[in-house]
Amino acid sequence: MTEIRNNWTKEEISAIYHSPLLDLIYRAATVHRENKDYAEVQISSLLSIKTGGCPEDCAYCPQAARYHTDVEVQALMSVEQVTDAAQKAKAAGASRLCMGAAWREVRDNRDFDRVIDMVKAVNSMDMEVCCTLGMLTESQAQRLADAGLYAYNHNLDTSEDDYKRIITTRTYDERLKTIENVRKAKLTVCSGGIIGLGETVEDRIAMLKTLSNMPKHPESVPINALVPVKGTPLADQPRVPVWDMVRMIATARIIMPKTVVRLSAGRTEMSMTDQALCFMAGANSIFAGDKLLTTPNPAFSEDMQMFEILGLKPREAFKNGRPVVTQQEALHVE
Ligand code: SAM
Ligand code: DTB
Ligand code: SF4
Repeated sequence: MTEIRNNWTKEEISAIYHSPLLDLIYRAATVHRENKDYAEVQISSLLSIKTGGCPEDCAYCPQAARYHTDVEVQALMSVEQVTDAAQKAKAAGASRLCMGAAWREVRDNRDFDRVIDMVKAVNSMDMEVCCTLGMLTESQAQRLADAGLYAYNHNLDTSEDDYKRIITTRTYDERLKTIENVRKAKLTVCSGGIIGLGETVEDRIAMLKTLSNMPKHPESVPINALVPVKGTPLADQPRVPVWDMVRMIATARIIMPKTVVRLSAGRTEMSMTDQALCFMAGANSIFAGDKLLTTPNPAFSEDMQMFEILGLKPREAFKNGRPVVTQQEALHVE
C-alpha cells in the first residue's frame, strides 16, 4: 500500500509536476488503482443558497458586490427550496449536495439557524451534505457537525505568496484557521484551488505543498479551472491548457493518494477526451448539474453519457460512514 506522507518538499512536488506527461499520468493512475476503485466517481451537486452581494474582493468571483457582473443578488433560500433541489439532484444520481453562500463569514444569527435546518433536512434524505459559507469559528463548525454536516469546503485558491494579488480582504492565515476549526469539529475537509488566475507554476506547487503538509490531508481536493466572468478583474485571463489541469490532478493524486480529487469548475470548456485524461490522472469526483454556483456546467444527461462511454460509475453516499447527529441538535428538528 502507498505510504501517506505529510512532509512532501517543494522540490519533490515540483519534480513530480514536471515529469514527462505520460510518465506522470501513468504513475498517478497506478497510485489511483492501488488506493481506490478507479471506476468509481463521486458526484456532488452544487446549490447556491445565498447568491451575490459578497463584501470580499476575490478577483475571480462573480458574486463579489464590488464588481459589476450579471449575477443577481438573491437572499437566503428557504429550507423547502433546498430540499426540492436536493431531491432533484439525488434523483439524477448525486450522492452529495454542496450548499454555497456568498458570505465572508458565518454569523450567529437566524440565517445560520436556517442553514442548520437545511443541513438536517438534506442529511435526513440520505445525501451527504457539504457547505461552503466562508470563515467559521470552532463553535460554528461544531454546530454544523452536530446537525449532520459531512464536509466543509474552504479553498486555498493559490499559494500563500500569491494570495494578496487575488484577495485583499482576508489573509491566508485566516483561511488556514477556518480549516483548523473544521478539523477540530471532526468534519471532513474539502480544500483546493483554482488554476488560471495568472499564478506561476511555483505558486501551484506551493499550494499543493500546503495541502499535502497538513497534519491530515483534506478528504477532498477540488481543482478548479478559472471560469472567467465578465465584470471581474480576471475576466480576460487566457484559458488554462488542459495539460495544466492534468498535471495538477496527477500531482495531487500522487502526493495525497487517499484523497478524493475533484475535477471541478471549467468542464464546459473541456471535451470528453480532455476529461477522460483527468480521470486517468486520478480525478475521482465531479460537480454535476447544469449550474455550478452561478456559471454553467455540463448537463447531468451529458455526464451520464460520458460515464457510460468511459465505464465510470457514480459512488454511493456514505460509503465511509455517516456523521453522528447529536442528541442536542436532533431535538431541534422541526
Ligand atoms: N464565500 C465562500 C468562500 O469564498 O469560501 C464560499 C463560496 S465561494 C464561491 C467557493 C469557491 O468557489 C471559492 O473559494 C473559489 O475557489 C471558487 N470559485 C469562485 N469563483 C470561481 C470562478 N470564477 N472560477 C473558478 N472557481 C471559482
Ligand atoms: C469548488 O472548489 N468549486 C465550486 C465549489 N468548490 C463551491 C465552486 C465553483 C464556482 C465557479 C463559479 C460560479 O459558478 O460562480
Ligand atoms: Fe465572496 Fe466567496 Fe466569492 Fe470571495 S469567493 S467574493 S468570499 S462568495
